[in-house]
Amino acid sequence: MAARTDQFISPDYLLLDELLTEEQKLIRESVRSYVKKEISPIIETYAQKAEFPAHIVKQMGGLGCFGPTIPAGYGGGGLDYISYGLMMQELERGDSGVRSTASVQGSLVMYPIYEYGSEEQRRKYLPRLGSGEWLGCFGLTEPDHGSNPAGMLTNIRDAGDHVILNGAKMWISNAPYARVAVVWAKDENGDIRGLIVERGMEGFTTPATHDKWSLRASATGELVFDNVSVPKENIFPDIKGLKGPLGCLTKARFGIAWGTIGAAMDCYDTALRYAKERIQFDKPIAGFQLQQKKLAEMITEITKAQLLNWRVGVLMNEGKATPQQVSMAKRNGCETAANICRNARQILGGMGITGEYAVMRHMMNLESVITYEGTHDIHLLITGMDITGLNAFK
Ligand code: TGC
Ligand code: FAD
Repeated sequence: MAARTDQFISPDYLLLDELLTEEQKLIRESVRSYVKKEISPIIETYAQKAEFPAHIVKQMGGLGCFGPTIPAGYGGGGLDYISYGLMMQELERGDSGVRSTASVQGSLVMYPIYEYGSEEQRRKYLPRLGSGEWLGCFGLTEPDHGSNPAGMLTNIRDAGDHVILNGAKMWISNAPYARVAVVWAKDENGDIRGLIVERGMEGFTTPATHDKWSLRASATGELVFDNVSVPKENIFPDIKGLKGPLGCLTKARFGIAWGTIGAAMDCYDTALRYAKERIQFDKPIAGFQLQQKKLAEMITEITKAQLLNWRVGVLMNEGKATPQQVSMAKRNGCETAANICRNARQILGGMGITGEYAVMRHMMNLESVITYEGTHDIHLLITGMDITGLNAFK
């Protein structure tokens, strides 16, 4: 089943394009054109079949969607954070799973290798990951430790020039197709360490997760480590503790804040066009006050989120953004987008549940996005702790 021709027109109610540089607008345009040409025509079919369109990995690498803020000499794009945000917005406008692939590759695999890795690790992995020749995944969550990764059981034990890795990660995006995995595990001292595990290492398997109703075009799986021998040169030398993986999450959550608004913009645009064309009781449904309320609230919320994301992007560029500010943007993006997609689906009536429009797919995808990279509750508690100074997690 093919989606309709992509007729997307980007909403910009407050002329926020005036806040963007020419380079940022060009980057957005190149990803927008890519999504219209290569993603929109195929993604519904892949989602319906619950298949990962693996060929898009090299396409996105060629376009510079992986690690855009990492220096060009290390396989990244050397771009600023607003350019990165705009790229994620456009990718998720196509599908959250497509943006997920890029988030994981850039922020959760390339970023830790660049930030915490040795020069040898950087040189070996980053160019191949940046180009999309290799796909990576990020293993933090475990069956019994999701919101509380500090309790992880996956562990490494010293064995001379290598370590022995045991344990299991679950809900891992890209896992079934990944060539490399950035894995977080505890050493003998209980310190969380990061290491690069390669497909083919004996005892390492990546069983796929099936029957998802959400992110169906993204491949999800487990990482299982059964006495895997990993050379010590694959351990990140410069980071210990939970701040290692959480630092990566801050980068990815920033991209999600922008990405979710891409999905919201797509649903708003679709609902607006549909409401102007759909005639009931002899007039377009857009002429009824109840539908205008939905559409007016959608564009208001999109505009507020665009402003929030842009401001956090400026702070990221200036090196001043706090993880807590990023949490606010991630949480707001997810909630805004989920509400907008749900209302857009209602505006489309029965047509809203079909694959002829992207709306239901976006709506279902957002149920994962609101949960991963820190659930909605967790981000609220992060803000709560930031403003009160009191920890309500424990
Ligand atoms: P806590 O004691 O608060 O912090 C431990 C250390 O980490 C530092 N830190 C951060 N650093 C950078 N960025 C952040 N966002 C940070 N948050 C905390 C903190 O300063 C401290 O440093 P230090 O030097 O004192 O050691 O840790 P806690 O155990 O109390 O946990 C806090 C909590 C609950 C907020 C944290 O565990 C959390 O965020 N939980 C949510 C788990 C989560 O987000 N998992 C995501 C898994 S990956 C994923 O979902 C990928 S989906 C990808 C896709 O498909 O797009
Ligand atoms: P739990 O932590 O068990 O939470 C269950 C409920 O309890 C939630 O509503 C939560 O908000 C609530 N809760 C938990 N603690 C508290 C508290 N202190 N106070 C109040 N409420 C609380 N992980 C990776 O490592 N890598 C990946 O690539 C990855 N990709 C994913 C892809 C998909 C499609 C999905 C669905 C998940 C992915 N995840 C990944 C895992 C994701 O990060 C976790 O699902 C998420 O962190 C929540 O963990 P959990 O599912 O174990 O829920």
